Amino acid sequence: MNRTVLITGASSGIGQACALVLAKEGYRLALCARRTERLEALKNEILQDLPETEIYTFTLDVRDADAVQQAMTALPEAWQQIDVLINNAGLSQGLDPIQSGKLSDWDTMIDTNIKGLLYVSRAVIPLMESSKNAHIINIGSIAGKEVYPNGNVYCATKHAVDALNKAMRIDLLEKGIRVSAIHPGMVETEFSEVRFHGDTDRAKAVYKGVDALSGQDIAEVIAFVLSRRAHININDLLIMPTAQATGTIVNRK
Ligand code: NDP
Ligand code: 8X3
Repeated sequence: MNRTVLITGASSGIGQACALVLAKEGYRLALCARRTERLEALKNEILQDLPETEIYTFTLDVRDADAVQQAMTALPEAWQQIDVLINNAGLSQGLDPIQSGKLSDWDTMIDTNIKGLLYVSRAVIPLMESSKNAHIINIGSIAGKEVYPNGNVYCATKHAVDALNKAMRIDLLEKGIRVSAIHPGMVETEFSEVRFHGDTDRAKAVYKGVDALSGQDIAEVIAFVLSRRAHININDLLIMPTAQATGTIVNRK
């Protein structure tokens, strides 16, 4: 049977691109996010081109520990073995100095990027143990490798993802589950629109004059990481646009 991948945050950006790229590679797709109508549209788009693709979509807010466990317990029988988990759901909220940051923004980032990733991993890893080729991909960030002005809490959550990626590799070693982190720089998705609470002009300015990465660029690298022979684990990849040297040093045209 083809490998089954569970992608969190598949309704947009990098997660959506992973679904499109991995469908072409023959994966069975379990796709979740809060915006179910987006998942249905994505499913229909994939099935138009690749009608043989098996796709299961379900609504999930990764911040809700009970809902996460219930969703995994309720997976139909044919979806109860997961070979690949892509911990992608995540977001930034605000770009404020620590002394004036909004507590609700901090809670949302910590609850989604750290606790959500943990809840999903805790619920899904038992479903991976029967797989002969299990692999977890954690989506970190350049913000998990360095800290930039006003990035404070978002950077802290992505540093936590970096630490959890290492911790998972240690704890899952004996189970033979591979664990890899992908740390992108600037990717043009809905990320900045979400960060700036729907301020589209401010979001567009982030990518102005920069040949930013696309979700597809990241998804293609993930497909490569997943396709290595079983004895190879790519631990950690930092992927930047050519025009971006650090989190904040960007060569704009
Ligand atoms: P998008 O905003 O385009 O996509 C984010 C995805 O996460 C959406 O599908 C959204 O789905 C989902 N999501 C957010 N909150 C929740 C939640 N509580 N429960 C379930 N799903 C949730 O941004 P990106 O594609 O860019 O972001 C994907 C990942 O990549 C994130 O972890 C981000 O931190 C990381 N990243 C992004 C970079 C960039 O420059 N864009 C660079 C480095 C890392 P929905 O709203 O439907 O629930
Ligand atoms: C998203 C990229 O540079 O805003 O993780 O942190 S950045």
